[in-house]
Amino acid sequence: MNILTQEQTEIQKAAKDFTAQHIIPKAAEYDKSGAFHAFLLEAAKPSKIFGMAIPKSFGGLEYSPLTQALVLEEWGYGCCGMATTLAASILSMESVMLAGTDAQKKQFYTPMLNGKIGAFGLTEPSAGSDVGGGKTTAVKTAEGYTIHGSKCWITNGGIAEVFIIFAQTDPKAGVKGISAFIMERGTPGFTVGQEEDKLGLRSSNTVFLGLHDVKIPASALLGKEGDGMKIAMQTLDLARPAIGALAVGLAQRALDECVAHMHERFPGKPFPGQALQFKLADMRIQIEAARQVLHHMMALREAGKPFSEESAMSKTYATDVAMNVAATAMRLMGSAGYTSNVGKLMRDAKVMQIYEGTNQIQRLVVARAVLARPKVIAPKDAAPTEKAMAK
Ligand code: COS
Repeated sequence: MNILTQEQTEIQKAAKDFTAQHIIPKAAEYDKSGAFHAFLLEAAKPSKIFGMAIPKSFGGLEYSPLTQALVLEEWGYGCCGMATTLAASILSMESVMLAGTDAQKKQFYTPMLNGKIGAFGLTEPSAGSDVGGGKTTAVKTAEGYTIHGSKCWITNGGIAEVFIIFAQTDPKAGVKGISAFIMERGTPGFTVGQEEDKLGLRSSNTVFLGLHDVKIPASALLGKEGDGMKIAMQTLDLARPAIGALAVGLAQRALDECVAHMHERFPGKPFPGQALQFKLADMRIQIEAARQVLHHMMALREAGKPFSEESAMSKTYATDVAMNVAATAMRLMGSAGYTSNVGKLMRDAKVMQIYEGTNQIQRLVVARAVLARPKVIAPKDAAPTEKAMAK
């Protein structure tokens, strides 16, 4: 049964068509060269899809979270390297959505509505999973703030127009001393360093950012000083499922490629080997389960219910499924898989278990939520009494 609305079905179809026309034909070429897919920004510009998360009151498309996931799944089906550019731009936007004033929202959204993109600068050489380990500082001055430090592994960093940068306004306070700022491309002292040569997502842009005494106005501060950790965590809660959506698309592509190969390899009926058929069934079950965990998380978000745990679950499960399904597809296809697009899918899937919060960190988030719940069954209540057993 199709439980999507008519509008969602149409948007999904438009995303599928866009992927077939613009993404799939170019994916292998850009994966090979590692060059950034600038053509895609131009192709996407008329649809304003990079503004799909922006409210209509600011000129955006204001797609619901589930509708955004449908689009991202289609893009992920085509190429996760290209789709990551869209997901990472939305990631940066979420911080402004959460904590920005109307003036800051206008400042951040306007480039995105004009075909430009954003980037989210949290990770540092000394602060990956441990966000509190960041050494980038923001010192208050008469005019605003002076930011000094660096950021690494920043998706879109080399091509974004607007950035969210996290820095310590009170370094002694650890995570409570982190603040979030908006920064524009071209601000003096802000430099784009070396681009990473990656195993997967090769055409997405991942760079080191240098911040050498970058002067920004006081109006660049998001929320209050010290709000940075909460903004970062809430932003990631909102954005991690986007990676889940890309992963579902990737896994579906791996299954489709594998099935297409099987039809070629074993033309006619009956299809050989239950062992092989069971593998295909498991792949399909895992993909649908990942999709439904993700859609459930989006439904919670749309209903205004807490979703932090489900966000971590959906990102972890979908990316683990993507890796597993791509690897299984390769195992079933053998040498044909090793020399096919499935190799790219495997390479792309690997980093999705790592970026936007490693799956180990996601498991930590889920475990903390599990342990925070009150005990449901006390051991003595759960164990049958001698009397009850004698009956
Ligand atoms: N929403 C709102 N606030 C949150 C939150 C969430 N999901 N998670 C944590 N916080 C708040 C906590 O409430 C706490 O504030 P208070 O002391 O005022 O209550 C503060 O943030 C610190 O939380 P915590 O003590 O749990 O921090 P930890 O240092 O233990 O770190 C993890 C928590 C590991 C979960 C966090 O650092 C993390 O997610 N790391 C991964 C970072 C990441 O994903 N990087 C990817 C790069 S960006 S693409």
